[in-house]
Amino acid sequence: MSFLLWLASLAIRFEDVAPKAGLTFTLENGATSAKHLPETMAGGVATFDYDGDGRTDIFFTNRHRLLRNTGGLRFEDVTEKAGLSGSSMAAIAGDFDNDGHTDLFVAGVRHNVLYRNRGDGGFDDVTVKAGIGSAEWSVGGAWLDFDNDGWLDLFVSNYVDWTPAFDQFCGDVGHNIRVYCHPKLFKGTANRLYRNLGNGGFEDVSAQSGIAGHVGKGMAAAVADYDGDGLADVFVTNDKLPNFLFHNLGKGRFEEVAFAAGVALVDTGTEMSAMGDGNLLGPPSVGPVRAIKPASPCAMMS
Ligand SMILES: [Ca+2]
Ligand SMILES: [Ca+2]
Ligand SMILES: [Ca+2]
Ligand SMILES: [Ca+2]
Repeated sequence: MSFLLWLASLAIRFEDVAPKAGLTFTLENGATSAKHLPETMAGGVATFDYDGDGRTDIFFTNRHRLLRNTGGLRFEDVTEKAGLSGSSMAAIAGDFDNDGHTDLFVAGVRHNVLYRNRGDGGFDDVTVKAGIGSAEWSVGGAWLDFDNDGWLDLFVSNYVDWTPAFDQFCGDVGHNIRVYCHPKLFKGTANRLYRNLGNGGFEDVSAQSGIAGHVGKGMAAAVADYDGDGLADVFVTNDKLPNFLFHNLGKGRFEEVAFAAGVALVDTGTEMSAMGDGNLLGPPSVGPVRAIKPASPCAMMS
């Protein structure tokens, strides 16, 4: 065997087993001739073990689908049985009530939902009780314990101020060729931070924490203690605006330091359409963030 053939034999190869495994989900963006901005936004996915059987299950946003891993590379659709019918753009899994069952937050257009995992295969919509309902357009977020009290808090990244009433024609009027409007035509929105009260409820601490003082066009959020001070920090990718790095100062306060940390813009000094996951490269506890690796434009934080 030649050296090159031997080298090729060592290559990792992948086989698409999705159809065989029952993973037949297709994302529908609901495109219309009206070119509504949300049609440009695809959905995310979350993988977690919702039923605690040791096998990772898959939750798709868009038109919700929960696919239970039955083992042997097979999945079954248990969406309706689990009480998760609905639609959204991003999903974030985390055990917010510390009962050992992973819960699910989904973000969408003026409709965020918190599903509590009952532990019997089903979920309850506890959005109202939790106090995290929103009329904003949320496209991502993250669970984090920013105050180190042992309860997961919720960071939600919001995109732009859009309503169905927005009907500006963008494109070539003369030829009646309509395209989706650029995000610059829409006002940005501030992100939200909800503190977990430990009793099923959350307190909106966006204003007092300093998070609400920064208006962007948020997409994904990533959490890491980038300066190793024991306090979780939050990086938010913005669409065609400088990114945010919220440094956790302790005592419930954050300071936005993206420019000082060198992660607000790319090396050429321009903002980017940072639409995907913001992955903090390198060990998060050894120094400032050095680089941000944007994922695919269609990926939402999960
Ligand atoms: Ca499972
Ligand atoms: Ca739980
Ligand atoms: Ca907490
Ligand atoms: Ca920190």
